[in-house]
Amino acid sequence: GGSEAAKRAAGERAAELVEDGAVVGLGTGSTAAHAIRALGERVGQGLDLRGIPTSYGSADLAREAGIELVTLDDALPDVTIDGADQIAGFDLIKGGGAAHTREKLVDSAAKRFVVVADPSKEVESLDHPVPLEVLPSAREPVSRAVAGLGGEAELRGAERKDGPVVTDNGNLVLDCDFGRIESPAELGDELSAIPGVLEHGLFVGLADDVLVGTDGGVEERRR
Ligand code: DER
Repeated sequence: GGSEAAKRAAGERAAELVEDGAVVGLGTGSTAAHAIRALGERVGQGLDLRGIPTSYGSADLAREAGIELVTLDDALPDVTIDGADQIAGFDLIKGGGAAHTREKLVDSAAKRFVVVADPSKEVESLDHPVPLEVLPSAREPVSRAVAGLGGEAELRGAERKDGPVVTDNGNLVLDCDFGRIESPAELGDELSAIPGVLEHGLFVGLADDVLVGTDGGVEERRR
């Protein structure tokens, strides 16, 4: 979804914000990919940079772009650049790429979390299904707990594999539809408390900057 030109504009603008010598969290998805490629260009021009990937996908893309990779054991990110599936103010729903567990780890560890998106992601209030990464043995109990919270859990099927999506961490993903989410913080706390849930895709109050690409340029919102 969303226009590639807008995603590219946002991603490339985010890459410009990165200072020499920085450790950068590398998000997952097609918008963050534009930032990774742009950072690779800057590395080619002499930028000193180390990247912390959030998935196999972002790690492979960063290696192709010539970015040196490190882990959270080596350093905390000065800045992290990541996409989102839906944005309301500075609250996000993420997890479209089934990478939200490691994304939240890296995004929340960073001094500055920059979200990059196209305009189709912005809404007044969050109503996108919330992805949960769950232990495989927990899918039924978690689905029941989600129903108890008024949501409807659906096991995420894979596109090019029989059966369900399996995450980089070896777990399953439940996409949970709660309709319009009145209090993202409250729902997030309730989801975190369900046994077997590794991480949910509500990123509440974590984003510091939101860069939205438009055909005419990039809108920047800073918290
Ligand atoms: O998985 C994620 O949270 C990603 O950031 C993703 O959902 C956004 O993907 P996109 O930039 O390809 O729309």
